[in-house]
Amino acid sequence: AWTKFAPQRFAKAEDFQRDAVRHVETSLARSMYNCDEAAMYAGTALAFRDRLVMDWNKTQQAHTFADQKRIYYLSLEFLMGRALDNAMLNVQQKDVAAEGLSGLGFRMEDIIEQEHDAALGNGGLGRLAACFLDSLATLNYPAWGYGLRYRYGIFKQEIVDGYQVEVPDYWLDFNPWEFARHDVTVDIQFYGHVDKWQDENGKTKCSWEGGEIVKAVAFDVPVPGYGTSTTNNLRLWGSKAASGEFDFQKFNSGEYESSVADQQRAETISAVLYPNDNLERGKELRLKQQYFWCAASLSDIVRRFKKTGRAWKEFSSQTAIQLNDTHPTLAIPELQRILIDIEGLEWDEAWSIVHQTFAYTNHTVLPEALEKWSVGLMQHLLPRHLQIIYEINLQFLQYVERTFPKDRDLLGRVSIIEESNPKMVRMAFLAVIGSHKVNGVAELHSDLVKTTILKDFVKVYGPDKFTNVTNGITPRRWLHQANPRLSALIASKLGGYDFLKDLTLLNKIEAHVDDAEFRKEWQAIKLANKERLARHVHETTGITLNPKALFDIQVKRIHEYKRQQLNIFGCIHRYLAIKAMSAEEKKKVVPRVTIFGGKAAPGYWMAKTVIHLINKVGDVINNDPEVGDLLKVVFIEDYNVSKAEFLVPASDISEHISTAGTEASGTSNMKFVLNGGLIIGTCDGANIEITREIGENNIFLFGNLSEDVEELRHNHVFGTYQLNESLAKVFDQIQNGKFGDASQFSALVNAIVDHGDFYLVSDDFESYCQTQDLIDESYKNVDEWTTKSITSVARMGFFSSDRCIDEYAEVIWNIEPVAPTKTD
Ligand code: 26Q
Repeated sequence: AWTKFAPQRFAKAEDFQRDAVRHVETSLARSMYNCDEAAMYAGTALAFRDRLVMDWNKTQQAHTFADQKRIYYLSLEFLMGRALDNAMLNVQQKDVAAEGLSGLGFRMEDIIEQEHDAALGNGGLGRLAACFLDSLATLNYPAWGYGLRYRYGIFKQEIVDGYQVEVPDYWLDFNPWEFARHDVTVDIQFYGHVDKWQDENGKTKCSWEGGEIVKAVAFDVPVPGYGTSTTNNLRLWGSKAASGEFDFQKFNSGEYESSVADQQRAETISAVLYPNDNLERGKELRLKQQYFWCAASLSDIVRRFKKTGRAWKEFSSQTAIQLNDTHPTLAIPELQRILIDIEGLEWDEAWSIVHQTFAYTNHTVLPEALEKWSVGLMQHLLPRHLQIIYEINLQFLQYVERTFPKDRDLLGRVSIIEESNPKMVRMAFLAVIGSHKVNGVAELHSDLVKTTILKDFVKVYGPDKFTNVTNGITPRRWLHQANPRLSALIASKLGGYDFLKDLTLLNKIEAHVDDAEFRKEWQAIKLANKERLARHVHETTGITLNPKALFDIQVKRIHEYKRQQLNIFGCIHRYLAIKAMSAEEKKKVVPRVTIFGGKAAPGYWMAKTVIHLINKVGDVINNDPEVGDLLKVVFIEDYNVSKAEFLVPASDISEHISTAGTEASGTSNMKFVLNGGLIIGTCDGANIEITREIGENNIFLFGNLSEDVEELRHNHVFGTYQLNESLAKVFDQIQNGKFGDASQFSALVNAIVDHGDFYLVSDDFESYCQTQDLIDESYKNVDEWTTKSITSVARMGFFSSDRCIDEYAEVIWNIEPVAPTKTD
């Protein structure tokens, strides 16, 4: 009976207008005579939010009623980007809203632009979590995301005189998408000590006493699926001072200031996202964030389970918890603590529940990114957890010793505790031991996990515990939303938008590859997307781009292993070649625009130097009249999800050129190809599987293979290596001051010349440049290029995050979808 109050689907534009205007006038208390784009954005968002909320409530009710196994995705990062466009498309009402807005005198694009990105993540790992939420809802899985409600997301990047400057990203001024649940709170304990005693049966019991308490408050964000009423929940925890008697005492005894200071200290926990990507640094506040979020989420999950009245032995058949990298590993000892110290289970029974519940996804094999925390810090912050970790380790090592009695070294190699000074807790090992499945994110990466960092664990557990789930991306945001015209063209050939729910249907466009009209429209769309990007570049930098030039894009976090330095050295090489050409020769050159974007971690000097070099090289090349349109080098400021949405559809070529064996998967490679761009890449991460799917004629691969990397590095270390000649000429120019003060770039050059060239830039330079020449040749043949582009898109179905989530559901979680409730 209540459903009659539910907001109806907007049957016509007027229905939408009525709701949006009502929100402007009542929720915002603004007159429509004084309604700017920001206010109209708010009205539109609130009108759609009303719809989402009704579906969300119904979904949660239905999931409670179904009482099936749920999946909880624990991630310290959710790089959601904007929500309005996505919400309108997922409920399939964007056209109605666009008509309504236009009737009110607004343009849809301008309204969408008003929204601040939810940038609660660094890069690939955080965006993957966001794609997974979209797929989980779309496929009707009963799933919750758990994360932290950072007050400041990833910093905003400004480029000043060619240098990166970090500006805080305060994004919560107006956020219509979150609901504060002030009634859903959890007290989180830190520090203190462990008391040990005998209970009435003579059993030894432990309890964690003293220390300090911080309150976790839930903030819920609705996550709508595409073309379904299923709307899942993303729960983000914010930190707040616990206002107990203790504080009142302080308050009354005149310690007002210190009471306020306590408050601020508590709020610091969820204040800011750590901006490191693929680098671990043992900061106490980061560990506090991790425990705060794990403990709040676990308490919430256990509370929900207990409401069903089921026995503990059913916990792991009702609950799957996925650990997004090692960041939530403390959830393992935390659940064990809850079960033995609070719920009174025996160790072995508790441990079997824990181990059946968790699964761990590894996202890196880079040693500097593997999380470790000093035993001292853990002892101080989480004394009971350290005890539990020691006990887990003891039992594990006893098992290993029994099973491999002759291999004494093995114990030290697999121990959770690294016997260094200071001693360290190896989080990846704890995650492996506490999980029933461990997966990598692309085939090569999953193999490397098994043969390098977790080799000994394969010996201990056998190979079946380790598996691969190749990453995917949501076609809703990364095709339909980012490239509506391409999506519409595909739909026109496929007789509708079913491919957005089953991306393998894309293969049917291959039948139209020779259709002249289709090809013409395909090319026109790419050109229009490039023109839009050129407009953005002109507005933000003043640089004029020729939209007919070959657009070459590398956008991702700046990291030595991703080798933006290889790309910029390649640009200098190209520049030198153009400078040496006669007028006749220049006529044959394919004009190229090389675009970079990405943030460097604030403390990562080498990465910041790369950004600086790119900008200085751009200054010289873009202003050289002898070069003109033949080459432009552009750095796009503040690369984020919203910028990706217009950059990805505008590429002819994108670069995915990590040293083989270093990039676990990459996901932007998938986004670019899905939008009709071709790629230049190394045999690394998901590039390998992309090649297998689309065919090796449709991708430009270059460089050394992962299996050869170790030996090549040796050649550098033992001086049996000769620097690549073309690269030497590039370095000469840098060192002659062609791009400004050479000393600024010496670290970058020295890393290659003097310090072992760990990322093998010199080894791959020749092959890289040759492949770029091949790309120029291929681009000249418009027909051939268009065929490659269409064929590639047709074969990208595998890389949908829907396929990926179905694999997790089947192989790791063992969960089934819940039938969605009817809408309206
Ligand atoms: C760890 C400890 C302390 C502070 C920060 C961190 C930290 C934060 C973020 C460590 C790593 C990350 C992010 C890693 C990441 O984004 N990895 C990427 O994951 C993608 C999704 O699987 C892959 O496609 C990329 O290859 C991988 O680099």
